[in-house]
Amino acid sequence: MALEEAFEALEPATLPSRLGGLKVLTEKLGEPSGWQVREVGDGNLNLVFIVEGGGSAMIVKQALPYVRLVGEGWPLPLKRSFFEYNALIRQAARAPGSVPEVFHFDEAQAIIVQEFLTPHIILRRALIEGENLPKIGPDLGLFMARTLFRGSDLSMKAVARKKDMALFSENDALCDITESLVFTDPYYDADMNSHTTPELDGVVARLRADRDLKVAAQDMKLAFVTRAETMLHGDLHTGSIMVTADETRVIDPEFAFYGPMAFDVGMLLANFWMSYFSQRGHEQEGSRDAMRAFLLDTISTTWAVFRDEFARLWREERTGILYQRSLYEDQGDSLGAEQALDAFLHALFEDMLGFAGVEIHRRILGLAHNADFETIADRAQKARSETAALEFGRHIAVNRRHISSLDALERLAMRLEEESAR
Ligand code: SR1
Ligand code: MG
Repeated sequence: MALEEAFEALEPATLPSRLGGLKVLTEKLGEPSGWQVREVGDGNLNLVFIVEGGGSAMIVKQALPYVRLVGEGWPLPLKRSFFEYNALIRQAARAPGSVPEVFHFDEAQAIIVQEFLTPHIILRRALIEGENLPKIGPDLGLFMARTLFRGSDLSMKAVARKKDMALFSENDALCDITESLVFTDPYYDADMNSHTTPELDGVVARLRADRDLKVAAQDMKLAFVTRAETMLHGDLHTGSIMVTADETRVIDPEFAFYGPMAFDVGMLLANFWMSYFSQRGHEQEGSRDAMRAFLLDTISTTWAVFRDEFARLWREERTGILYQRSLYEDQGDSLGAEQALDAFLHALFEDMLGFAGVEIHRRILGLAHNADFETIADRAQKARSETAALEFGRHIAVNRRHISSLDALERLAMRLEEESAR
């Protein structure tokens, strides 16, 4: 029987009777008759319930057999919940403390019962509100280095990794979403696209006629589709991260699959850059100069921490079949291993820029926009901020092979952002 046949969507009223027999819940939340249940999902795909009881709370997340953002006309396999569960337990092992704890998984009902993170809020919301969160750069740099390195052939045993890659290869429906929505649809007049119109019509027409840009986007799509380097989070934007001033947790890895390392890094930095370009539209209560400086600093810190931790793991945990120690350190050639590391990180940096550029474009031109821009009330400012981000995205995607550091990009971002104020 297909998962979908046995499936029944939870409702606040039915959740206590349906899950009340689970010891893992009643031990924490007490008798189901005393539970309070709220549906709080605001993402594009799933139901999310907060279940409170006995002075405690848990999250019950349930996949729906369709895309919530669009409706039942766009079916989506429930099995994504299986991939999310499997990704969460791998990320917990590879980067301890970085993801919510999982208490229970029900594959047939596509339910994951997990830790209720409180008083955490979604990072995207915190950035829109102008919160300065100095830990996010270091925490997310570490998270990416550890999960991406430890899920790859640099670290894992080859057989285990191949089996794991086969397991996640079935997450094809979620990959298909990314393949279309991120890499293709923004660059033509696809049905579900939208953009701020008529203000952006000119720049959109220019981007869609830009051969170099379309080649760059397809180069990145080729990498996404063919380069199964590591288990990715697969959707690492600021809506997939929960924060307090002291803690950062990464949630929602339902798009997990084996793909190119730089995809997660590029998607995350793109979302920081979009936050940067959107700040001008959120200045009702005063200048966001400090927030802009914080975001640029967060981008360079995230990359620097990622690079340094990746380098540490390369030196200390390179136990896989790639760049084996037998070729380098065991022959007294540590410098050779460093040379290989430099080349590896250089290529990863270029790919990161390519993925970041297309992620910026798809959030402004495609189906799934982000609140950073969408909540800007002044429409003219919104269009100017989006235009600046689009130009920046085009530059980093097309010229990625000629950009050697984030410093040069800071100057470009600042200039484009300042122009968006007029
Ligand atoms: C139809 S799903 C749209 C987007 O939401 C998810 O969070 C992913 O980013 C996806 O591309
Ligand atoms: Mg999500």
